Amino acid sequence: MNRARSITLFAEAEELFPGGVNSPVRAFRSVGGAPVFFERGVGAELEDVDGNRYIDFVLSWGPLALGHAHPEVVDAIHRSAVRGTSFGAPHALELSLARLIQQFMPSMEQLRFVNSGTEAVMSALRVARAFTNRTKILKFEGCYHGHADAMLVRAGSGVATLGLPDSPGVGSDVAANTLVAPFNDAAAVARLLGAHRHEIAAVILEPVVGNMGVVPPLPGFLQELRELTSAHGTLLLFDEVMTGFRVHLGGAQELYGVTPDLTMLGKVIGGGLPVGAYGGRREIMQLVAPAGPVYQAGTLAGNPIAMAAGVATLGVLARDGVWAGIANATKQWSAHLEEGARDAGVALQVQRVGTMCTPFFGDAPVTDWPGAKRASTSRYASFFHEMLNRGVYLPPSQFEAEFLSSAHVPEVIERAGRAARAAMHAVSAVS
Ligand code: KE4
Repeated sequence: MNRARSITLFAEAEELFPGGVNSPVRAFRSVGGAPVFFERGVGAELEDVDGNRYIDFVLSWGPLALGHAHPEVVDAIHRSAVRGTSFGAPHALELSLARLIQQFMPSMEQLRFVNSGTEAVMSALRVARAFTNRTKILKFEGCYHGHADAMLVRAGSGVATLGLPDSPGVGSDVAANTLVAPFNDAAAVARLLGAHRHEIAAVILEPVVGNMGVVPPLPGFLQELRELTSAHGTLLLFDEVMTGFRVHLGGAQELYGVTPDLTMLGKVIGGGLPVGAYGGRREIMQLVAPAGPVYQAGTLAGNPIAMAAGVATLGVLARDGVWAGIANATKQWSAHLEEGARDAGVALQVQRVGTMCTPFFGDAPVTDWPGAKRASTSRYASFFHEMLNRGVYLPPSQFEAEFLSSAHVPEVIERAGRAARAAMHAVSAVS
């Protein structure tokens, strides 16, 4: 494929932006090569600036559950935009989107809209600390919760221990208040809660991890976290920015029947526009200004155009059979990946929950970050480029999730499946 214009634009972008991008994963650093500049998307397909077309399994990292430029979403955005872009005042569409969210996640008794998943997480953590009057937070290795300082902390030496800064600029004081446990290890959580009794405000996790690649909770893990946190007066925070409306219309909390104290959302609820949300038990959310003393604010929070896109997206997604159709397409796609790998003699673990999945190039199921790291990133990179050159756009990292949409109809899946079969044979030559 000729991608000369993308290459030219990227060279210019590297002058303007750090790494040439406005978000690191877009830079193709873990798969190599120059990122592709897209200029339009329709349904399941993207077109790049050189006129090449691709079937899209990134979907803007999850938000586009209805595919690109869904007519009802575009129309809702247009109808809102011609009436003004922002008022900095309450708008009825905020209530419409909130009610739709509560229909699927009733645990969000009260909620607050913000502009990103990161903002949702940092705000929820602040409320959790205020509600419990505690300062420590416990997170899990391999889970990503946006770039708030307290979340950029990695496991220290050993496994369940005080965190270490995972980025320059994150102070050791901040890291010292973030504990890190292995995912799927409830015993480690019990040890940390016991060792830091009355100090831990919240346990936060991706209830199905997407940011290692897709890693589901082991049976009983979420239930154990629920019991442990309740017993210790610690809040349970589900970061459903990615899993919300993706692993189930009601998120992981509905799929696994575990109710968190606070939930964070993003991605799908904005339909491709910048929307995040946090919410949960009313008594906790009543602490948020101006109802209570915990300050949090935002110029464009609840932006009417973004609300309109979210309302249109969830409205279509909630129609009979739409979400189930995407989940079935994800199952078919996963089967193509597995069959292609088997035919080519390539060790592959496809891990799938609802409408998201990850092909791990390895021979054992992945249940935690050390397991994810054992996957072959060189084989993944080879597969990525073989697929890119066959017109299929996958996440440019082994440690990300693939997403499908209502536009990934059987013909699209068949076409992508044929590309996967051919690509797997090329990968089999890579060690
Ligand atoms: P944003 O601030 O990017 O809207 O959301 C942060 C966030 C929070 N929680 C979870 C579970 C998330 O997956 C994310 C963001 N996900 C990444 C993809 N792994 C967004 C892509 C990017 O960073 O460019």
